Amino acid sequence: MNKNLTFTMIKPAAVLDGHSGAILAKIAEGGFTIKALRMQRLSKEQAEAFYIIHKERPFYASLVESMTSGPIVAAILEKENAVLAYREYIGATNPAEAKDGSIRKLYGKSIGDNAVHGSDSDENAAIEADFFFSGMERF
Ligand code: FUP
Repeated sequence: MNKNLTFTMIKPAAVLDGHSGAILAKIAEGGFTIKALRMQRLSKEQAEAFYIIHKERPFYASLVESMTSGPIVAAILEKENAVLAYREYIGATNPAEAKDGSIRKLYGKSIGDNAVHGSDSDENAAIEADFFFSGMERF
């Protein structure tokens, strides 16, 4: 995977609150190009697999529960230094600490329902993009 790609998901609470369109617009406004896009509901097994790195953390069960509570919107994004640029753009994990104007500040409700996921490294961006999208679904 190219170092200029990252992976994002709009989380169920934000989708159910009707923020998907505004968040996709904000992503485009930030100069990120959408290379793949899909709305789907994650199964418990898929959510557990996606967040397997957090398996031993106390919030794992509630994270899986909130990630399966409704549909998500998954996307691959492209920009120079996409991983770092996107993490900067979405703001801190806890929306209360996220900077003004960031996606998590605007649309996040809590640390668990923080509106969007963003990959934390090029390696994980590639793993996460492959988890969701086949070659035929990427443009
Ligand atoms: P981030 O990389 O900013 O998404 O944050 P982490 O990888 O640390 O956390 C992954 C997800 O776990 C967060 F999006 C929300 C959830 N989480 C909690 O629910 N409680 C916590 O204390 C920390 C993270």
